[in-house]
Amino acid sequence: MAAAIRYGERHAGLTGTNPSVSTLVVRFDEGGPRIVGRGVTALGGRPHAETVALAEAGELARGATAYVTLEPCAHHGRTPPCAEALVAAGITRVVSAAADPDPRVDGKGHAILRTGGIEVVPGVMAAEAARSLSGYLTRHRLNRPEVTLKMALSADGMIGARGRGQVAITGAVANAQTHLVRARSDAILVGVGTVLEDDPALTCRLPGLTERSPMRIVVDPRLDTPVSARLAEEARAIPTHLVASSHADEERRRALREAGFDFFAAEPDEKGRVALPELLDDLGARGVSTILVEGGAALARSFLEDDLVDRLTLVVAPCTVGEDGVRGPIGLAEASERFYLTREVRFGDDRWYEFERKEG
Ligand code: AOF
Ligand code: ZN
Repeated sequence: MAAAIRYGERHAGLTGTNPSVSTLVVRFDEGGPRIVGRGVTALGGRPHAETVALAEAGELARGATAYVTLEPCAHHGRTPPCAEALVAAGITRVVSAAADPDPRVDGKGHAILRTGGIEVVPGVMAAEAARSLSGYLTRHRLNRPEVTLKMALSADGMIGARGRGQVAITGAVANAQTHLVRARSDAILVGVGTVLEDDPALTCRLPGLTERSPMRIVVDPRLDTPVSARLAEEARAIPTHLVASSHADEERRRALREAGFDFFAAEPDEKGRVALPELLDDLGARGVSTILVEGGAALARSFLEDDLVDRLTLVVAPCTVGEDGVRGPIGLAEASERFYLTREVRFGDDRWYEFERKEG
């Protein structure tokens, strides 16, 4: 199952509204276990993992065990339900990890398997699988995407400096890791202040993974994004949305649309800021399961204040920015109080900390 969960990571961020799940078909003949079919949910979400793995296994599926990271589906899509396909292929045992909250499945997949005479072993490494499918599961549970806030902090607690453009805080190894996180997210979100200060590209620029740049979203109620922003360069290839108020200038909207930008409607909250819960609701309804919030300080602070941060990544660099720096909205000490530390690792000279929301 651990291998299946790792394999399922392969299409994270690339399966549309579907989770990236995986199936391994394993035979236990003399000579030890042998994988005879592997499948991961295909790009865009179909075909499902089971279909792919069963096709590879062919006749070898008869009498074999299938390891599935998510309960097999029970509904008719473009193909019959995966649970029925497993029965028809002659699989005799299904070991499954996470339960599927989709109301079309939700226990019905396992029921089809049992009725078809398959031995079902559910819940194996369920927590690990749920972590790898957490975006999908969060969207079903909360009707909004899972939010990861990621920030690079200098040793003196700064995330940048006003008026100095992009300030290099973290090193090359940590930056490559950030691009990997971008690649597996459905969308990257920043505030317009970051666009004006840093003029970021917000793409995945790792060799071989450049096709995996996710949708980019800028919270920009007044449409202050310049038509000449670097974001415009690839806005026709990578969907790029500005979250704008209905009162924003129509002329600017037209110019930005011509430059390749799209728009989401912003609703104001009682403080006049863009209402983040409503924005997340909209994104969830569009099938966005994971968003990576990359800054700046004001937007990050709003997400933290609204208690909308599910995962927090802090990357702490040894450099100092100085007194003209922009202070990060949260440091390691406060993060450790509000969140669980789940991973701590060193990348080059930087320390990378991952936290998860404390439940309850
Ligand atoms: C599986 N295997 O590989 C995946 C599953 O839009 P559809 O018809 O593709 O269905 C989407 C639902 O299918 C999704 O909500 C989830 O319940 C399930 N995903 N199921 O058996 C897979 N990706
Ligand atoms: Zn299926």
